[in-house]
Amino acid sequence: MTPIKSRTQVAIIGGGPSGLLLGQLLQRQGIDNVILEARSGDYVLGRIRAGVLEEITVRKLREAGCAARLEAEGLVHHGTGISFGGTLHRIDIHALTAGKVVTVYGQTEVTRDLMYARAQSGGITAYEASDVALHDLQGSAPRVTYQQGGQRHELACDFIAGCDGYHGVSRRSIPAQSLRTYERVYPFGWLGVLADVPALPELVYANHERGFALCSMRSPTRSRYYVQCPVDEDLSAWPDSRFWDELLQRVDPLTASRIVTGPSIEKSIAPLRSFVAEPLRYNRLFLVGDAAHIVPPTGAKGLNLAASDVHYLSEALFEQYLERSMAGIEDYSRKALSRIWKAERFSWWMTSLLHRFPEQDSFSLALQRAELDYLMSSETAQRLLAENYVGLPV
Ligand code: RFL
Ligand code: PHB
Repeated sequence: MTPIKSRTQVAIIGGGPSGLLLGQLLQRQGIDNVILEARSGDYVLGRIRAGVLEEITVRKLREAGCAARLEAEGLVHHGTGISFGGTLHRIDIHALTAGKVVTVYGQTEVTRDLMYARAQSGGITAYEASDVALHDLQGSAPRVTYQQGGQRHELACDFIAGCDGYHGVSRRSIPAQSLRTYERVYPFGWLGVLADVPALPELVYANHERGFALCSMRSPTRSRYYVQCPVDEDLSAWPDSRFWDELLQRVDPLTASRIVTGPSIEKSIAPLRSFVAEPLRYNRLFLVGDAAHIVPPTGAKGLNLAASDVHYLSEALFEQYLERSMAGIEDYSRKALSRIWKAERFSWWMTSLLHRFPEQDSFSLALQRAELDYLMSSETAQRLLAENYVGLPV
């Protein structure tokens, strides 16, 4: 079958938040792009993931023309709770960072707003694109082939943005000898529940002898809760009643008294992993977001790092197309990796501080306890947490 041939400036693999945000930013500068997404739009919107946005992420969504609903409905948070030893402690993020905040607004809603903006601007997204393959990556004229609706397609382009997540094809298309990877897999996962019950006023991260727990939200009436669980846990072993029992045991009494329980509308288990592939550029192919790096969710950094990668890459592509300079493209990987590694460090540290590890002996437990005590007794220590939590400068 002869393929349908077309051409674009930037082929974007993956229509998650990084692909959609990059597509919108390019679109607004008149840079032609096509997004190829393996799944359907509904499937992408069905994935319940991140909830906490840094200011840089909000800024990029504004620049993409997608922040109206976020600005109206997003919950601006000035602080976050840390629960341990039966007590709820508060970190005043706003005061400790000279006025910075985080915004609680679900990844599902970010994705919905980006999809809507793309449809309005006439940008092309090919959903349910299968057998996506990258070709001629060594030369100056890369191509992407794929199947859609029983038809073969071939897309010629100047650049390819690999925004296709950890399991995507982009990173795997780079020869192994040209990529260095770093990985840590944690010996537990997070069991998450979404429920239409009133939310707490702020997030609460809990360290308890039964394991970590997190109280989060999507809106004042929709809550998101997590408990640490074995990574191979069977979801069917967790009816709602067991989940709520476990959560209530892991938080301090004040937080427990504020939690309203109810039927779950979604329940899933996520493994925890730290991962970085470098460099983020292979000739005309760039890795962006989860395709290049994974953080454990404890620091709320995954989606925000995807947005900062998109920031660096979109600026580099603007320089290339609008000023005919390759300087930004040459520097993309270095700039993005410098911020990525700091977020990897913070996410690893938050994970180590708040979880119970199977191999933890009495000495490391005592050190963890001392670190929590130190955090709550030292403004300097709290400032370090707050500065990283709101997001380091880009
Ligand atoms: P995504 O979202 O994985 O999107 C990649 C897209 O590529 C498609 N795809 C392909 N398309 C074409 N061809 C192929 N061969 C393809 N292979 C895959 C996929 O279908 C998909 O649509 O990556 P992206 O865009 O880089 O976005 C990254 C974020 O999704 C991720 O980092 C965050 O969700 C991580 N995360 C959090 N991040 C935060 O910043 N704050 C948080 O509070 C937060 N909480 C979380 C999280 C992730 C979690 N899970 C489930 C891993 C909480 C959880 C529980
Ligand atoms: C969430 O609301 O899903 C969430 C919030 C904070 C995190 C991770 C996940 O650190």
